Amino acid sequence: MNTTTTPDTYVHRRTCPLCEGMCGLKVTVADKQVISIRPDFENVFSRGHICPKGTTLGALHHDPDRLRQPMVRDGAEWREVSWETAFERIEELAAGVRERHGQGAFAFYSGNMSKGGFDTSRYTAMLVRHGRFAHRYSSSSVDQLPKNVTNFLMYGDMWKMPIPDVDRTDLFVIFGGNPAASKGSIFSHPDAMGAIKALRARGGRVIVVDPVRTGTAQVADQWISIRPGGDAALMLAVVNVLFAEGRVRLKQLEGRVNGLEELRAAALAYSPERASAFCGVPADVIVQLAREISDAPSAAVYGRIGTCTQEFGTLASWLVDVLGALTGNLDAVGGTLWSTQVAPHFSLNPVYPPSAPLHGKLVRTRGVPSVLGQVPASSLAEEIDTPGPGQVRALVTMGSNPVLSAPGSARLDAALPQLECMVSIDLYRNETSRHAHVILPALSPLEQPHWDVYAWPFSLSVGGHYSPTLFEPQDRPAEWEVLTRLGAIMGGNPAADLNALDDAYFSAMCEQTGIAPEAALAALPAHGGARVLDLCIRGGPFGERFGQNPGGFTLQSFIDQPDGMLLGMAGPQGDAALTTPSGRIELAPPHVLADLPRLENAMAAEPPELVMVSRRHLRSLNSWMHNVDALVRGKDRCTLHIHTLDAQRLGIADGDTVEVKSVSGTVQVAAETTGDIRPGVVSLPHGWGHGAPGTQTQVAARHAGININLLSPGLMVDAASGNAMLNGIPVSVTRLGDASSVLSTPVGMHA
Ligand SMILES: Nc1nc2c(c(=O)[nH]1)N[C@H]1C(S)=C(S)[C@@H](COP(=O)(O)OP(=O)(O)OC[C@H]3O[C@@H](n4cnc5c(=O)[nH]c(N)nc54)[C@H](O)[C@@H]3O)O[C@H]1N2
Ligand SMILES: Nc1nc2c(c(=O)[nH]1)N[C@H]1C(S)=C(S)[C@@H](COP(=O)(O)OP(=O)(O)OC[C@H]3O[C@@H](n4cnc5c(=O)[nH]c(N)nc54)[C@H](O)[C@@H]3O)O[C@H]1N2
Ligand code: SF4
Ligand SMILES: [Mo]
Repeated sequence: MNTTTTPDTYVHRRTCPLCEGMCGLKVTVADKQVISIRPDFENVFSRGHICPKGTTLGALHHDPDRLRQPMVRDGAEWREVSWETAFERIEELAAGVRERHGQGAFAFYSGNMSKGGFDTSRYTAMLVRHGRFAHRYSSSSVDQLPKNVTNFLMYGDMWKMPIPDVDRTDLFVIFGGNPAASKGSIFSHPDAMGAIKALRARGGRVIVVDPVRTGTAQVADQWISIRPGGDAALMLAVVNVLFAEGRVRLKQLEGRVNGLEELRAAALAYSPERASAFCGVPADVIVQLAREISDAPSAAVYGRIGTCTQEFGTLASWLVDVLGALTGNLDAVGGTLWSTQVAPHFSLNPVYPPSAPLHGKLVRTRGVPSVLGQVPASSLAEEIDTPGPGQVRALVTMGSNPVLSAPGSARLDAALPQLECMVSIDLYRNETSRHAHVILPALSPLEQPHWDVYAWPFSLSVGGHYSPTLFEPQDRPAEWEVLTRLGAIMGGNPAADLNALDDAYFSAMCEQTGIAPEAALAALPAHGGARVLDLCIRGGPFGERFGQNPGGFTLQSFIDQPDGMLLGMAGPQGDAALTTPSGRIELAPPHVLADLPRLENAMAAEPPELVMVSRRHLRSLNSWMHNVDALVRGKDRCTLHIHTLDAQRLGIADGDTVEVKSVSGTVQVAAETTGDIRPGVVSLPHGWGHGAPGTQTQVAARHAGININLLSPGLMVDAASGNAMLNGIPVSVTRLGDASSVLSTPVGMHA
């Protein structure tokens, strides 16, 4: 039983879906109202860990601004309509676009919260498949796409992400990640900061490479202050030292890698001295880092968003794994390991086939190929406002807010109103969905079942926990029906038999799992996400495989254990992990090496005087959750962090209003001087810039802040992946006046 009952209150146990922390929550409910949310100390994974965001799921659920009914826009007027009316309106608009421009005019943008619930994440695939969208965008290209590219080329599977074994390592090296704010990313851990503390307590060391002395760097043994974008040069120099000093020790990878000689040759040009001039890290610190990684009994080298959303994201992501491989720390306990999932699902995901070709069709406006099915998020605006065959005229956005989260956002904000059909699936009328013709309300986290689809693949704990629905949503189709029907409408097949489409989807997954669809369909007749999850569990490594493995798990096994089940820790996988054509780890993929001349060009150029990086805060979640009062109360967090020396040079005092300018835009914001940032670097948080006309987020509007992505130029990408460059953007900062001169808010929406 998940829910314990007393005369008038319930305590419901579930996991928080907001980040990879997977915190167990105890939700106390009375009369359909959430009374409190407390940590669940019995949850086998999180054992009581929680953060402020998790306690606000009740506030989010009860938020009067949250959309409950489909909304249709007529001009600037919004009205609530029935689901049927909403679908009819979408059908009418989509049919018009198809008639005038053809199916090539349809686009889809899936955001970070498309992973919000299990049904939502699984049936995004159906929306994409049946929507026959000619253009597909997602938050992958403002996030981890470089890692997908290097995993694909090195291991044969874009989702084969090596995860740091922080609980068993002797040395944890973090490039461009700040779990103190993010709680860990592509690294799901019940308490990443606790693990760092424990590692140091047992005599291990932690090194953080970051332009900012972050909360994580502050509790580390060493902060290596790096110039943004300098990671590839720094790590090439580390590789150079490993070879030069005879420190390459493949250990268990001996005989399992290709490309060692090419790697050695490629790193020859990057002496520590030469790399130092570019990355801003002293040569002796680079040499010391190489020696430390090689001397440590075990070392987990990890890179996250700072190594992905930068100019050399693919090179940096590749080198993070190369350092692990060259020191025998890849696929090794205490180094990095691949997860073992109870319910493997990525391989069943038709949106991201693990072995898709690296390059797809050309992006019309840029003449570059799509990468692993993705085109740069920042190219959406151009595709809408550039006339010609294939111009985007219809768009579905889901769980996303690219007007705040994608680079070149002013152009996107101006382009969206030009669409002839725009549909958003979201909890809110936000900066993006305000432009839609129809908004379909998403489910609040408490209205949907949950399995942490996007966390277990990145966790070295092997296990699972299932959260049932707390509040049964009323008067709406099931999520799987909403997404499948929307797909069918956008794809020009509005009368499709949804049940038949779902059975076909399910059967295809059965076949990929090696299970006879007939047996599975007979055992699991109900449509929707629960049976997909049941299939993933039954067909997974611990599953009962429809009778083939008696005693193995089914979904019911997890329903019966509301605090979850842990089966152990992942271990090395050996050759079974590799799906490259050679069956080996490819250490020197030609596609990656071909990006080195771009690095050389940058190294030969004059560095900009001042560059901007992004930051996160524990109480924010990308562009949303700012409508939850408890999370935005208090001191203004949307400020420009600037080093005291830079501030002095520019005549800026703490609290002054400054203008920050890049080639793509200008914002006005309060400055906060600090010693915890590298001179020559400033930082702004992302996800702010609320209060635009037509949005319905009243609390967020009162704490508007500015949109950092007005400053991120859409054309600045990591060329090898097409991923956005959101860090290392050249800017200038000028003092406008003291705090009292802050101009009217919100200023965020104007370029
Ligand atoms: N509270 C909270 N948690 C979140 C999120 C959130 O918005 N709020 N977002 C979630 C999402 S979607 C993601 S993807 C993850 C991200 O998880 P993390 O990667 O841990 O995210 P950040 O805290 O942004 O840390 C990135 C760090 O990279 C540094 N950096 C910037 N440029 C460079 C560079 O060129 N080189 C190096 N070495 N470092 C650089 C920045 O200074 C910053 O400290 O967090 C997730 N968790
Ligand atoms: N400058 C800069 N820009 C960045 C970043 C950065 O570090 N710096 N980080 C980038 C990264 S890593 C990411 S992942 C992106 C994130 O940016 P996006 O992908 O745009 O995602 P969010 O900003 O999280 O917006 C999520 C939306 O989903 C809605 N939502 C919440 N739950 C659900 C649900 O269950 N179903 C549906 N349909 N909708 C739901 C929310 O209301 C919200 O409007 O931002 C990127 N942009
Ligand atoms: S947001 Fe992340 S860290 Fe916070 S409670 Fe939810 S899962 Fe835990
Ligand atoms: Mo992200």
